[in-house]
Amino acid sequence: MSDAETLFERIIGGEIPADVVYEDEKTFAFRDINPQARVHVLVVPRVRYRNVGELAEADPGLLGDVVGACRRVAEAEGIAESGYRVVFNTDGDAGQTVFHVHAHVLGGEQLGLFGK
Ligand code: DGP
Repeated sequence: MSDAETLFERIIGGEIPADVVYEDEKTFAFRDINPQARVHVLVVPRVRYRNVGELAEADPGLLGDVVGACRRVAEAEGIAESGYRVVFNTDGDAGQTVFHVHAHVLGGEQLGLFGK
């Protein structure tokens, strides 16, 4: 297991400080260290799966919990009405760098188009 794979577990455990915006029994959410929008929050399940596909196969209910937590984060951040984006980067070409599945919740401004 590489350091990148344990990073979010260390944040969840409080070993690495983060700006936590939401947590419940199954999920944990904190601000991205390198924000790509005015609001940029990462939502992770406390249990680690490598990516969203593995999470969906192994525990679809937990994937639902993660997406529900994204909605609650958007409400708490005041962007649920204006609109927001949920992104799961998956492996190499998508640029996934931390192999503990996480949803990026992006909003608070007009977002650009997908792609490069
Ligand atoms: P991804 O490329 O989808 O694997 O996104 C990983 C995100 O994690 C990236 O946007 C930056 C963020 N990140 C990396 N290290 C840290 C950290 O130590 N703290 C916080 N809050 N975010 C981090």
